[in-house]
Amino acid sequence: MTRSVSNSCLGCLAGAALAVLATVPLAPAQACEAHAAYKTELAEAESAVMAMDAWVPLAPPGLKAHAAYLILMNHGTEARAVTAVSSPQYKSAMLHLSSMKDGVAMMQHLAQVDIPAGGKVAFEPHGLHIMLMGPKGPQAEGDTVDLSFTLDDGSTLEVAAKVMKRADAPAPMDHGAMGHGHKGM
Ligand SMILES: [Cu+2]
Repeated sequence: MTRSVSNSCLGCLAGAALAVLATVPLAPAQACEAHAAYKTELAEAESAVMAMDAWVPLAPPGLKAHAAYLILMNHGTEARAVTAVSSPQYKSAMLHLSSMKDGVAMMQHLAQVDIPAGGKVAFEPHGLHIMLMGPKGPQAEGDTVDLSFTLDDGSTLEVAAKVMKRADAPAPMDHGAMGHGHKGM
C-alpha cells in the first residue's frame, strides 16, 4: 500500500507524466509543481479512511457463514463509501445490515456503506456487518482474517481482523454507560 516517491526531479517527471498524461509537455520546474499536487491526491486517496477494532467472532465449527466487525473512520474532507469487500479466506463477502422486522431477525445486502467526511461507521453485532460466506479453511481463535475494502474513489483498504470470542470483543462504540464490562479505549 505505501508508495514511496523519489524526491528527485526524475521521479517528479515520471509522476507528473502519469498525472497529466497527454496534456501539456511540462518543463522540469512545472513538473515538480504538478507532481506535488499529484502526490497530495495520492496521499488523500490512500489515507482518508482507516479501520480499527476489526474482529471476527469465533464461530461454532461447521458454520458456513461468519461475520466481521470493525469501525471505519473517514479522516478526509470528502464523503467516502465502501462499495465492496472481499477476503481471500472466504468464497464471498458482502456488506450486510441486520434488523428486526415483526420480531424476525433479517439481513439485508447493501450495495454500499457511506462514511461521512470526518465521521465513522461502526460495523457491530445486530447492525452493520461484513458477511463472510464459505470459509475455505477451519477457523481458530487468534487467527487473522484478511479483509479488502473497495472505496468509491477506487482505492482499497486492507484490514486484518482478529478471530476472538465474543466476550473478548472490542467495546461497542456508542452505547454509553450501560455498565456491562466496558473496556478502556
Ligand atoms: Cu449477514
